[in-house]
Amino acid sequence: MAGAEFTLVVGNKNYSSWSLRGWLAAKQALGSAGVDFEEIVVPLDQPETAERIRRHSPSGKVPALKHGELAVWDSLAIGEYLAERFPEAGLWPADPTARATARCVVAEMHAGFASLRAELPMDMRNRAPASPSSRTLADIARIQALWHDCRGRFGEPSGEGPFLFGAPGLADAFYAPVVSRFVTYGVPMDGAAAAYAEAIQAWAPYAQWLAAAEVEPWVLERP
Ligand SMILES: N[C@@H](CCC(=O)N[C@@H](CS)C(=O)NCC(=O)O)C(=O)O
Repeated sequence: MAGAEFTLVVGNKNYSSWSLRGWLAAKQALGSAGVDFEEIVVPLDQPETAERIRRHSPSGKVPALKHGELAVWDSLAIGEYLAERFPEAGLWPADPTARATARCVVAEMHAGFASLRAELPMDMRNRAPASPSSRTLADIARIQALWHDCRGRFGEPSGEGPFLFGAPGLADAFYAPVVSRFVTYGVPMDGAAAAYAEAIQAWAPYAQWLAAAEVEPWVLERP
């Protein structure tokens, strides 16, 4: 049997937030084109993890998307590659103002929120109410403000759905792991942020990833 045209290498579904971003982008783009992709799950923090990831990803990090001879080894680069290859999937909004804003919020996630990421790591199955530090509270406030802004200026007026820019796209792939963290650690959310978090949790690809995370055998020690 011939292999799939695309292969996505990901980490444990319960823990790997960057993998979830890449996987949601692949689901949207390849799903909309009716293209199947193979998935390779490499459990993180095992003695053989580094060697196994490096077979696919020169940075030693997941996710990595393989397409023929090409390896794309960064979640944002994967999103951009898929957006170029499958423009009809609408990973970026069509309107230039919305698209520029979507690129900003995706870049902000990709490069920022270090305190939130370190202090509240993704652990989808877990429920562990936390008292975040002031730096993490600042990240949380900025993220909720950003969700408000995107929903208010683009999502709601578009009438195309409950996602940041209406229909689901890369921005939602990038903030879905944040929703998971907010749920795990009991982060309070105001009205619009709570509604957005509900929309992400009801999103079929997110629910599919979560269901797989819930039955994974690996348990990682987290500080
Ligand atoms: N900037 C990268 C970050 C990827 C990343 O840090 N991935 C983590 C898992 S979520 C990883 O591969 N860790 C493996 C390791 O460090 O051994 C991206 O956006 O894809």
